[in-house]
Amino acid sequence: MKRLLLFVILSTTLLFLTTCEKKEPVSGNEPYPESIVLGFSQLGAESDWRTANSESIKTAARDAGIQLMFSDGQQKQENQIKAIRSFIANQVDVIAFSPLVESGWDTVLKEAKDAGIPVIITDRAIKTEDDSLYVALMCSDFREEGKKAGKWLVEKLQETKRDINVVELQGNMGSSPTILRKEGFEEIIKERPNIQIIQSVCADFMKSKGYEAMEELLKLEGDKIDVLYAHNDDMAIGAIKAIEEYGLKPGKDIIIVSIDANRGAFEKMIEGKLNCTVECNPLLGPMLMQAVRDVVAGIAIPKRIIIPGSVFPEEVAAQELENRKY
Ligand code: GYE
Repeated sequence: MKRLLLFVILSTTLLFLTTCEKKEPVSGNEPYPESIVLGFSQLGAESDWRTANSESIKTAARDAGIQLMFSDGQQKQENQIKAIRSFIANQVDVIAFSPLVESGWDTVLKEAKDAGIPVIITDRAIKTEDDSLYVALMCSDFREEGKKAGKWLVEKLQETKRDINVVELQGNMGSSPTILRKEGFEEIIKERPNIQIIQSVCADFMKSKGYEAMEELLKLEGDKIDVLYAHNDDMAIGAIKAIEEYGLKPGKDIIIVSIDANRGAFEKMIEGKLNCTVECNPLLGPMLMQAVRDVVAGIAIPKRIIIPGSVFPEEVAAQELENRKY
């Protein structure tokens, strides 16, 4: 009995100590910050993925009691740079941003570094010679996503010996998902010389532009098109409309594979109009808030946090729909 009592006292004390540990002041004498201020520069609102991503960040900040300064860059890098500069002027605790394109961030990130404000990059990667300009990068492996789309296609067409013409709808030029989803896909299909990309155009990850681009591609290539590879679901959904208006059956006359795995894509798969979607999770809010808290508390976080994702072919769409969270 005595032993049991001792055990209970010891484990309760231990639990108390470990719980307290997290709340301890950063260096031992400064108070733990009352409320952390996070400046977040979103790149825009081009897709359902983006909407889900922004919502996730806003909700997670609220839940974590983090004060969020949220700025929408409206698809312009200069707006994002301005937003980051205003976060620096406001002396926020942490800056996070989702970069529209890969290049051109060094100057403003140096300004943040000089001001002593840590920067976390989310969603997309940047190109820089100086990795010390940010504390962490959290995003999916876009090359892997492109490879998964390619692998699914190659498998689907395993028995097909005739020439297969693919059209590709790319995201916005110069962004890391666009570059890597293209490279990853090409890496896989080059193993099959009868599968060729005959046209590749940018449609900025947008439904409306996916529709317009596909309309043009159908005018140019018409019935020659066997496959559409879209860098996101929104562009695929826009293209589906154009294909139907042209008088072909999306998902049957033209095989369609895209990326994101949002609800809209699942609905199209259930209707038999889209064949496969590769998952890219936009719900980064909770992970970002945890990273923000750790960084402020001086806890080291991994430099590269990879968001995992699955592949959903049309066969599983109906059973998976209810599990989709975006
Ligand atoms: O796939 C697309 C969005 O950066 C991963 O951007 C993101 C991409 C996503 O607009 O839908």
